[in-house]
Amino acid sequence: NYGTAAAVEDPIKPSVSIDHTKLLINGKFVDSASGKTFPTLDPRTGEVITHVAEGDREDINRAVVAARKAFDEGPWPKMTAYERSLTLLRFADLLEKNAEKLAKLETWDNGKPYEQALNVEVPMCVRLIRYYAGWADKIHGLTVQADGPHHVQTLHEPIGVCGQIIPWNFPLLMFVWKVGPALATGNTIVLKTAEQTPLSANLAAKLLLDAGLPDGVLNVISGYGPTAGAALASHMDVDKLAFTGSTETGKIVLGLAAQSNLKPVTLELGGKSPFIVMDDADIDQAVELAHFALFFNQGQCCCAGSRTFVHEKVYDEFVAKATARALKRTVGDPFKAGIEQGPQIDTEQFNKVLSYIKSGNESGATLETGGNRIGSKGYFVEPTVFSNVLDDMLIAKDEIFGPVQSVLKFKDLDEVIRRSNATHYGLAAGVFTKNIHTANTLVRALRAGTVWVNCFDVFDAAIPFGGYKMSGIGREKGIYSLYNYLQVKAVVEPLHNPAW
Ligand code: TXE
Repeated sequence: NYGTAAAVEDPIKPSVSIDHTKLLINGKFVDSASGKTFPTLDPRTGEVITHVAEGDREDINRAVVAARKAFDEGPWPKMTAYERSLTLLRFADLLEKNAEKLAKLETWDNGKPYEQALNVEVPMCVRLIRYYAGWADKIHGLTVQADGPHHVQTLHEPIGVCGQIIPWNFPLLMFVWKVGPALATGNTIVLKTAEQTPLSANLAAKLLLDAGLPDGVLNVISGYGPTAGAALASHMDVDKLAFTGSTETGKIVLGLAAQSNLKPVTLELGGKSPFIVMDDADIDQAVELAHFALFFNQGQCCCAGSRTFVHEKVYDEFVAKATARALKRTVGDPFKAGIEQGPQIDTEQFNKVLSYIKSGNESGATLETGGNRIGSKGYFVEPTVFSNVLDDMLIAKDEIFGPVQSVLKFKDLDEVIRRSNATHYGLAAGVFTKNIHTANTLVRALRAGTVWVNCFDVFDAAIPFGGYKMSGIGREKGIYSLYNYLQVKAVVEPLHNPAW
């Protein structure tokens, strides 16, 4: 079972050079002020890939000074929107040209299947940057009909220096989701990468410089959350903060923003998304998509369909087929062709996943398959399926962020709506049915930022993404993301002024 797990004992060495391990400040890759570095690890083995500069408060300060100067003095916010658009288009071309290199760094640092990084994620990054390049010269305000003899208009201006903090599950994709809309709208940026995965964003940042981005417009700091991340969130000269990560840390950065300069904050946080299978659904298709919804990216997706609700009439059939599918999942060295699942990101996440599996066993859920570590090196976990999961079990309430599917049983539509919504999260939901009435009822009743009907994880640069409730504040991607990075200025002038 579990494909080619033995391969992880002898990991494939990727043929890629690591050229950028320092902090990007004001257009140059530099050492941290303290001179400190930290290791980034290969999740296949737990061994060191390389050491990167460890940014801290002083480096954040230096980066904010550079970003402020680039914002106040230009040329970036002042150049024509068309020129900004062209810079982003050149960046997209360079991402495409360097796709293999980027994907190799991504797989090495993160552990995700190379085929996924190369064929899905890098192309999504390219598409997203081209999408925002298209917006750059289409941002404009309104002419407002006010009472009285005034000519009134709104100007949509860049918000200023943007702080951005990203996680490790989609390092490159999160980098472009953040910088794309911020750059298209003429802002400057200080971005902190996740400590687990600094490598691909550093290369992408270099490609942005090569595309002609002026010095200081994008500054990239590798470092830890409570030091570099907190310094960014609490900085008095950062005008806006965008964060993706855990709900717990989201609360911390929101607090830091409030206690410092009240910078507006957008948050993309965790989830416990329902995946609802009605009794009229195509079961084979639903099994496959429920599997994908949960296990994709080693289960490390904020929108993972991690509560699989199945109608009682088809429950047993579904569980049997979902178990068979999990057993077929190929786990192993993510650089190998045909591998669907690599290792979890690090010891902390690996232990977290195993402890939830233990909790599932102890709370009386039925372990259908999996439940163990694979091999003796790295952070591989067996694809795991629990049936007979009840709402009050921890595995049905908490974000596990690993390859653990929890299958719950329901009787009718009202019940599944109530139970699906009985969570503090509200990121996404999946609905499986052939009945258009049932689909539309669920679409309107579910309190989630995305509802996928008879599909899951359909991502597109134009589709907004974000959470209800404690899954976040604001939306990324699409037109909605632009408004996170714009200030609105109302301009009022008398229509007739005798003094003129
Ligand atoms: O997240 P953190 P962690 C969830 C998932 C996972 C759990 C913990 O459930 O198991 O979070 O993962 C930075 N001030 N998600 O610990 O801490 C940190 O350096 C400022 C869901 O990795 O939220 C990193 O850059 N910044 C999620 C980023 O926050 C701080 C993706 C995310 O790390 C900070 C990842 C602080 N005090 C995990 N502390 C999603 N929504 O996709 C940490 N950071």
